[in-house]
Amino acid sequence: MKNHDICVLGLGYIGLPTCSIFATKGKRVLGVDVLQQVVDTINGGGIHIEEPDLDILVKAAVQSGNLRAATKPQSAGTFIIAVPTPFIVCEGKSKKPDLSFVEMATRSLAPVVEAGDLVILESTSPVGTTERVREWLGDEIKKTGRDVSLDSLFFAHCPERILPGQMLKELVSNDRISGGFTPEAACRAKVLYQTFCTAEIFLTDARTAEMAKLTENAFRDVNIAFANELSLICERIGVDVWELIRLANRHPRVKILQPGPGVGGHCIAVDPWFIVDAAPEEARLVRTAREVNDGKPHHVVDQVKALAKALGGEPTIACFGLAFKPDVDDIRESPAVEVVNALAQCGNLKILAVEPHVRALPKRLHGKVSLVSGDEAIAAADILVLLVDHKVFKAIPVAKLAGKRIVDTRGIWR
Ligand code: SAJ
Repeated sequence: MKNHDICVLGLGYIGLPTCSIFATKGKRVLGVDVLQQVVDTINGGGIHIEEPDLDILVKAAVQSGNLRAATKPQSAGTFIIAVPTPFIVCEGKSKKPDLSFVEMATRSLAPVVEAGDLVILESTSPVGTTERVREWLGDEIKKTGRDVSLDSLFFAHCPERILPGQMLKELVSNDRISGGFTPEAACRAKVLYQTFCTAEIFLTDARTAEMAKLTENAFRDVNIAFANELSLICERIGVDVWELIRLANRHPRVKILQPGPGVGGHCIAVDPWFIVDAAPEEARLVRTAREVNDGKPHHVVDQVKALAKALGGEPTIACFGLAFKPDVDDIRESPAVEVVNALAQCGNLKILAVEPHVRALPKRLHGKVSLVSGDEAIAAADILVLLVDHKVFKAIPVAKLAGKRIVDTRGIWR
């Protein structure tokens, strides 16, 4: 008998909740990460990422004896690959998917994989990656000289759909897609996820599953881009975009999203590029949406600079929010940080930042920006820039902001 039922490669935002939930449902799980520090933290029952209640889940999983972490994979009936798939910016600014982590994780399975095992790719990936996983593994098995036929292994792509901030709830309750390299592989993956997923799991082929995940995030990106473009149009023609969207959304078939300072996070701003890379001539709308959303932080910076110039002197600017979205402490790939950083580069502006969800500023802002409380910021600043619609900022009475110049990218202080 194998030591583990499941071996999860990559203990990040997806891998860690996934292996912990399997472990609390009685599966014997080995979590694998290349970072020794991450492995030690998890084996000690701790966590290295922020997500509500994840600490409780991981602790319970480790204490039950069902979850253990290591730096190398070991034999298991199922292997789940949940490593990052970022993009690389190439010459001419085109963006190409970086599959090196997926390839490395896949190849690391060659010494331990056995006939009958199931290999699941969970990482968001360009179409065709599951087939490449199969080829990489076949190639590596050959190098080890082991007698494991590729045809005796099962391959599937089962993308995650969980929303940061609500991951544990959505892990259980979101419908999923199981895309198999063969129909049998899709079925086996479905049965596995039914261990904890109480929603429907739909079967398809691996390529459709890969494209479905990219499509979901591109759909959201395009819709946010529409809202962001509307905000630019409305600014030009003197219409209140928030009021406009509120009214237009009273139409039974209209549901416009909200504009903001840009799109952050590790998924929506990345995945659409995989579609553009695969079909550059056809994916015109998808590319334009990315460009509109990526252009939004620069527009906000220009708005603030114009206001500062009109005020004259060396105005103090307070930026409210650094996180990539409301009520989370995740500041990676955050358009708010991009705006604050660009303003700090100007030299003639004093920049304050208010972010109640973090204890320290990100490194790139050290020495250029002061982290202060909301009250201090309001007292000291000439210009207030609202970048994230955290609940605490929504609760500030607008009367308290009287006399201040305001750039409100989220429309909460109107
Ligand atoms: N945003 C707006 N306006 C809106 C909605 C969002 O500007 O009306 C911005 C947010 O402020 C943020 C960015 O978009 O900067 C993304 O936030 P989000 O909450 O829309 O999504 P993520 O990145 O946290 O998670 C997404 C989700 N995908 C979809 O909703 C289609 C999640 O379900 C995926 O699992 C996740 O990507 C992922 O891992 O791919």
